[in-house]
Order: sequence, then structure tokens, then C-alpha cells
Amino acid sequence: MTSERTLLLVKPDGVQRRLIGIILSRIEAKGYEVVELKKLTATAELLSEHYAEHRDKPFFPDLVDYMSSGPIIAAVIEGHRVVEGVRSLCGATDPTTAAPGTIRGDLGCDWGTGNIENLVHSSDSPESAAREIGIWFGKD
Ligand code: IDP
Ligand code: MG
Repeated sequence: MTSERTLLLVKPDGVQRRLIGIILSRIEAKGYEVVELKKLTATAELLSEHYAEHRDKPFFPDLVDYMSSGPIIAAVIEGHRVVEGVRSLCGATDPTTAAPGTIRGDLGCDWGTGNIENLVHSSDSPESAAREIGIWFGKD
């Protein structure tokens, strides 16, 4: 098989709600391997790099506040077609309409804060995955 890697983040709401285990177990139960794992609190600088495509969006300052509000779990996940597979497990961005059966659809909720708190991030393409793994785990 040709193996591929993706970046998964358990966002601060996922850590705070004690969902790390459930989220990682869904990834593992699917058949993917967790090959790197760490817990850290993200700085505004790191988040600005990670979310470079959203820097000019009106929600960006609130997104940085949300994403730096507590510790995050960063993981590198490996497997065949893992980028699209993990995106599919995570579900759509809005937890209210994310499909049941997905992490965001089953476990996420719109709390009415204005932020889209949706528990997880996953890379949207192999190119994004390589870039994001470099940001969170260093380029080597
Ligand atoms: P994704 O996480 O499903 O790839 P993106 O559109 O790349 O979604 O947005 C990145 C993150 O920014 C989302 O997961 C969500 O937390 C937040 N976000 C996206 N759009 C909005 C918005 O319109 N208002 C507030 N937060 C948003
Ligand atoms: Mg995205």
C-alpha cells in the first residue's frame, strides 16, 4: 500500500470536554495509525501560520482566541488515503448540520458563542497535510 499522512488536531473544546480518547479511538478503530502525538497550547503565531488561508476573514481573531483557549492534541495519522478518510470521519465544519456518524455530527454542538467549536481539525489535501505537519511537528 502507499501510505499517506495527515494532521489531526483535537481542539481545545475537545480536550476540555474529555473527548481525546473517543476521538482517537474512532481514528484507530477505522484502521489508521497514530504515529506522532503531543499536547500543547498553541500560540497566536503558530495559529496564524496554520490558518494562513483564513487570516483575512472576519472570524479570524475569534478563531485564534478559541484555538488558544486551552491545550490541543496534535497527532500525525498514517494510512492509505488517510487525508480524505480522516476528513470524512471528522464531518462537515458546522456541527449542527454535520452528518450523524461523524465526530462533529455526533459529538459537536453549536453553543451559540459565535465561534464554530467543532472539536477537531484535519488536513484537507496531501499538500496541506505536509505543510501543517511541518508547522506542528517541525520539518524534517
Ligand atoms: P474546516 O475546519 O472544516 O476545514 P474551515 O472553513 O477551513 O473549516 O475553517 C477553519 C475553522 O475556522 C473551522 O473549523 C471553524 O472552527 C472556524 N470557522 C470557519 N468558518 C467560520 C465562521 O464563519 N465563523 C466562525 N468560525 C469559523
Ligand atoms: Mg479547513
